[in-house]
Amino acid sequence: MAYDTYFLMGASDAEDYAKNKLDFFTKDASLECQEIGDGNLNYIFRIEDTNSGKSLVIKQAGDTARISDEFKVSPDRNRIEYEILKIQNDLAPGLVPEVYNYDEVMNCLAMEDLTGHRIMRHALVDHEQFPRFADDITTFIVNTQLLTSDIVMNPKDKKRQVGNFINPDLCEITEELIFTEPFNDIHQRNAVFPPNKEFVERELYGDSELRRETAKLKLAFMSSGQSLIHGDLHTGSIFVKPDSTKVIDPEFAFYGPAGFDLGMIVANLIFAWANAHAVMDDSTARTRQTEYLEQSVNDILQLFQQKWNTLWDEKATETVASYEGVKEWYLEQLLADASGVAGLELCRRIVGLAQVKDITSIEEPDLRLSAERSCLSLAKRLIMDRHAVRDGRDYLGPLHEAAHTHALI
Ligand code: SR1
Ligand code: MG
Repeated sequence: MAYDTYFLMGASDAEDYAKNKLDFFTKDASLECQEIGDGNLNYIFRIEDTNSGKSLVIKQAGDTARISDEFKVSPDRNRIEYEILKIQNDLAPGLVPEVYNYDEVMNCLAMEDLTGHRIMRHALVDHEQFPRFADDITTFIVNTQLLTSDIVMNPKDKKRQVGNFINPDLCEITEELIFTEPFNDIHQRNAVFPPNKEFVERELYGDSELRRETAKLKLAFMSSGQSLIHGDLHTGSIFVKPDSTKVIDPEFAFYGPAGFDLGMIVANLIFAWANAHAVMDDSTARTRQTEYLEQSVNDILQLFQQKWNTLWDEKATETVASYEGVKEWYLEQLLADASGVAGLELCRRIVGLAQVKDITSIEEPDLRLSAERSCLSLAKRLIMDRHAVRDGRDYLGPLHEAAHTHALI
């Protein structure tokens, strides 16, 4: 096979591709290939030489999303992912997989195999803990966000990068699934847990003040190119093991609001917290897990601000960045955006099409209802009161109140 015309590969094609198109395995390699993807969009192949143990991963983009043919998505996202991973590896060394090759015909990239790591969402649903996660993820977010912004970059270079990373199809998915549909079900594809239908209709679709604030957040997302953000930084986009964190799947990356990634990751830790409260019977283990997650939220907010302030002081080149009060103003806006995005992510993963195992795996219907309503009530506060949200306590205080109200704790 020449691989000079695009087609969607199966496992045997990917194995053949790795052997004949990539300069990675030796000629006498004995390859085995498995399709291991469980995401919503792409096909992931792990290929191992059983003689040497050497392995790599091939990620191929189709022209529709795996989760549904309704989403037509340009395979150019594969190029974006390849280029972004190289940039992120420069800005946050060791915190993303190494990339080996990009093929613009087959729309696939070859990269480091992260065997030994687990997808963080799966590990959190199994109630594992990752003590260095807060430190690693804040280094990743602060570096990739601030070092790609107008605060640090040459303005002409930055504008060229904005052009290079225009990502219309993937942004459209985010605009629809995160910012729009959870608050009106306009495409009739929300997947509301039936016992929660009336609550969602009243509290989300029926709340005009909430909808107005989500509109402001959506219009800011569509027009504010502050930083080269990851764009989909949930716990399914992160591989972890106790001594390593690797951020993957940056195909939603584009120049967008600087608080986006921070808000998304915090929301996903809150799903893990709700899961632990709903399903862990042993109270000692439950307390250990929920305290770990609360500590992580606190640490992320605190470390983020500490590292962000330090990096701004060290690296800012923009003249107006040194004016009195500018740094503080920029950070306040960013934290407000992060809170808004956390609220939106909490809503869309419960109400919308793309849900999360942390919630859907709660088998007892009353507990799932409590978990969902706790997250949705918190979400509304994070959106409505976002300009007052600064640190972990501003997330966790309302979380505890919502969880009490809905009998989760
Ligand atoms: C159609 S894609 C649905 C979701 O999966 C991705 O991981 C993103 O989170 C997207 O919103
Ligand atoms: Mg993904």
